[in-house]
Amino acid sequence: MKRRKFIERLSVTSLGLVAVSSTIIACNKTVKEKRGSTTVLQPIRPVVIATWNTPLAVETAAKILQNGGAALDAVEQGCRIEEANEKGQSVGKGGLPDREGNVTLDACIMDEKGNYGAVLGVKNIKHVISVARKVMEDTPHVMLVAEGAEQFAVSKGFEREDLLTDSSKKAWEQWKVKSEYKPIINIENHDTIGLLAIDKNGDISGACTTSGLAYKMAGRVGDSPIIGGGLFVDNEIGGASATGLGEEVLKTVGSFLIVELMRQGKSPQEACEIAIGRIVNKQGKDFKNFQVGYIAVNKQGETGAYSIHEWFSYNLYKEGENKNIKSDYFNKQKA
Ligand code: SD4
Repeated sequence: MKRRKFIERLSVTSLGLVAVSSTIIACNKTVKEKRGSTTVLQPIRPVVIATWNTPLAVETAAKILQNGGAALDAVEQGCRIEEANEKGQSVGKGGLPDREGNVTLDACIMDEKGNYGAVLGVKNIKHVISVARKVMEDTPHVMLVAEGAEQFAVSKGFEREDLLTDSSKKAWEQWKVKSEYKPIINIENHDTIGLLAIDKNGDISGACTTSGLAYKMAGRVGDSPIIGGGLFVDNEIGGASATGLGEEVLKTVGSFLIVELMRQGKSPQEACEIAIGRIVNKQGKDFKNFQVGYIAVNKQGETGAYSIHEWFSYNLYKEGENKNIKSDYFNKQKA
């Protein structure tokens, strides 16, 4: 973090002064400035950040944290809100199906100890984020796929249900008329939820859940459930999550890249911008056809977000306020 930013957030104790020339000692949880009396940087906590316009999910997570709950519970419960929201056509029940008309869900979760659990290509189970948590906590594995994941979920008491809603079925039937398969993601309208939280203890967790690309090939999995792709958390440093065309996120291991950039001293905002730059530089002009958006938070509670195109937004809970914020973006040229 830049020295100037440290100084801006220093809470001054008895002297009522901030001495720019004095020594700053950084450690994981606080930063202390010593000059006779001690001045302590207060990290911002709790913090919740989530992709897209997801106020209810963020509010749900924030309430858990305000009551002293763990970041892991907050991110899981926040994701469950979107999984149950049938109007969201990219997550959980009501998600758009693959080309065969099957809704298949992907999710992953990561806790403050670096544990990780994921499920890929799961049918008939709505709350896949909770299944991912069970994989993390109740099995010696990190990933379960398709039927195996579904059977595991049922063995843990999850109920099977039809995830295809009338409106998603209708949309799929309309798509079938032309069956045009373009493995691109539109720029304006998708809403995979990636959610990162820091609790009052300063512990960071993250979660990500999606139905993936609409009308994808059967068996296709994107970045969302893949560690380092759609999500990465390192409790010493921070966390990052992605939305958009998963193939491009995976090729650059986007969320891991952002956390590693923060480890090297970049702010969350700088790290998100560099990670988007990596995709854009690799794709040349093709980046005009797809969207990727990133969110990030560091251990101090600073946040960042950046996307290729306009129309990416995120919800941020910080210092008691939950706001939807338009992300800055790379492609400022009007089409
Ligand atoms: C995927 N990243 O499966 C996901 C799609 C997405 O909002 O973000 N949709 O590639």
